[in-house]
Amino acid sequence: MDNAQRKLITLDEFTIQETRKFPQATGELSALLRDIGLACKMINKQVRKAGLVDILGKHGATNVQGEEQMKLDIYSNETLISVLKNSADCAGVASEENDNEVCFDDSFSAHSKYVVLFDPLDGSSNIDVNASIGTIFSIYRRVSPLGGPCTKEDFLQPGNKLMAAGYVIYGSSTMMVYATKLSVNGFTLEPSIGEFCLSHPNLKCPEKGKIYSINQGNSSKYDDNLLAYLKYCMEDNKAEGRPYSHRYIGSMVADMHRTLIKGGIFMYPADSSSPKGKLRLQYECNPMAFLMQAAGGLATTGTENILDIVPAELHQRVPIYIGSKQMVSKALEFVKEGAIVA
Ligand code: P6P
Repeated sequence: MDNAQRKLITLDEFTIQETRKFPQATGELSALLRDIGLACKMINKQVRKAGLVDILGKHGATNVQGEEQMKLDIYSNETLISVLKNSADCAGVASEENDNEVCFDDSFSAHSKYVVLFDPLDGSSNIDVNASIGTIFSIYRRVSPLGGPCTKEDFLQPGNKLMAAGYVIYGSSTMMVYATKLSVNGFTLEPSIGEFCLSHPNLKCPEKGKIYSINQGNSSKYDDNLLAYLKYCMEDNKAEGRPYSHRYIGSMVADMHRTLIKGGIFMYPADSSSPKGKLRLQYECNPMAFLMQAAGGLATTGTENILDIVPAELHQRVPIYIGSKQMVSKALEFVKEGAIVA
């Protein structure tokens, strides 16, 4: 069957087909993924024309992380909140850009069984240099009673309670990649019809790869165990034939997408100035860990599985080593002797 005859399967068609596998499913999760897809198509439109309209550059404020907000950060955040509020498909949201969760107060949203967390535009410091950036999202089933407003506890669940998680990468093409516990699937935006279409079914992360990804500019702050592992990556791993290659884009979605497709290891470890690392558990590490584990990879802080951490607060940071199973296991041999990872 040639491409012209090959039926494109849109995100909506795929999620509805997946829902049919579960007779008790109500289709709300599919609706939520559609809503997130809509918001990201709107963000994509602005990202694609950044530079032509006054949407590049700094917004002139900082977020709860103390990071300078870009104009596109604000647009992306407001778009996701607005679409999800209007859809009434979730009870509330928490964003990396907002100090606290936003619980929607209309009666439809109060009866929704999901909440959504997101980093609306991860890697936004790369916008002005046209590097790939992305939106990262997580979907949890509420623990608070339906009919009333969602609560902070809904947003402080461990990653192993996730219902779905994923990202949209605004790169050479725009792709949504999301995981449920069952599988990881990638959808490429077909601009002529404005739909995300299944392009990467049942994605699996290669058991090992040849790329390590870390900001080596922080090396002076790394401990000896980590430095020994980096030396292994650069020189010693002759058992694998040749030293690894180093790639680091500084945009987690871009570095993670490459790791998922090609294999490899991405690291943002703790260091002497950031004892908890830099990346946020609820907005970056948990969704990526859930997705990577569903794809057959591993994700750890160096001492525990990322998905097992019970969040203490909404914006907490954790160290992360994530990617190909064999490579993360090897890193753990250096970083924490004999660490056992599920
Ligand atoms: P650094 C972007 O700001 C981000 O949150 C991630 O997307 C990325 O992996 C990391 O920070 C880059 O941090 O300190 O290397 O610039």
